[in-house]
Order: sequence, then C-alpha cells, then structure tokens
Amino acid sequence: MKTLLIPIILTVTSLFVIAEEKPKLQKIELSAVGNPPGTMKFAKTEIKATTGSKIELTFKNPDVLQHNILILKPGTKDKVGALADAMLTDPDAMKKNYVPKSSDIIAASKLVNPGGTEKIVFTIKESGDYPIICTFPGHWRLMNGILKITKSE
Ligand SMILES: [Cu+2]
Repeated sequence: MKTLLIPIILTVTSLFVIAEEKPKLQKIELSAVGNPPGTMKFAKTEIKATTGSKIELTFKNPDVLQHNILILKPGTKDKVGALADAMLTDPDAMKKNYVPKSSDIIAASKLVNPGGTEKIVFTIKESGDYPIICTFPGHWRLMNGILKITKSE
C-alpha cells in the first residue's frame, strides 16, 4: 500500500507545481508618433513590465515613415545607436531591417511600414531601465524610450 501511495503523491505534487509556474503573458504596447507626421518619436518615453514572465510588446506605426523597435541591455543605447548609424554604408541594411548585429540587443522587430503593427516577445530576468530605440538610420537619437523592469512579486 505504501509503495502505491508514493507515486500518487508525487503526481499530485508535480501537477500543482505546473499550475503554479504557468507563466502569465504581459501584454504591453507602444506606438510611434503619427501626428505630426515624421516626428520620429515614440508616443511614450517610458513603459513598464516585470521580470520573469514573457513580455509581448505590440508596436504600432501610424507614421508616414518606416520604423522598427529594439529592446536593449541597460546602458547600451549610444553603443547600439552608433552601430545603427554605421549601417548607412551597409548595402544589406534594408534586408537586415536596419537591425545591427550586437549582443546588446535583447529583442528587435522587423521594419514596420506606415500603418503596420508588429509584435515582439521576450523575457527579462533582471530589473532595470532597458532602452527602447528605433534603428532606422538617423532615428534613434530622437526615437527612444525606456522599458522599466521591476521585480515581479
Ligand atoms: Cu524610426
């Protein structure tokens, strides 16, 4: 009897753990400024999420220009921005969606056409201020913001 009970207890316990750890999806949103056209800014300078569970960021582009959206490691905005500027001389830049190659990039969208929407999904483990930039040539200095990550409860 005792040998039968142990597997049953283990099964019940593991089911409970699965239910507990089922990650919730954090849905957040950010738009480019569409009015006035060509402003080259995000509609908010700061958006928020927490550590641990998946973040689904919806990026909307109501502007007349193409834009993308990148999430960077804290403190790397200028560094990745400089790499974006350097892409002006890269004949494949368009094919790469103007996303430079860098280990400081946590997530990046495709180039989003006027009126378009893109979703990026990523997870962040540590709290901090994560820069958000558009790396279309010349945009990042104006088109930037912060994803503020705090510890999940
Ligand atoms: Cu842009």
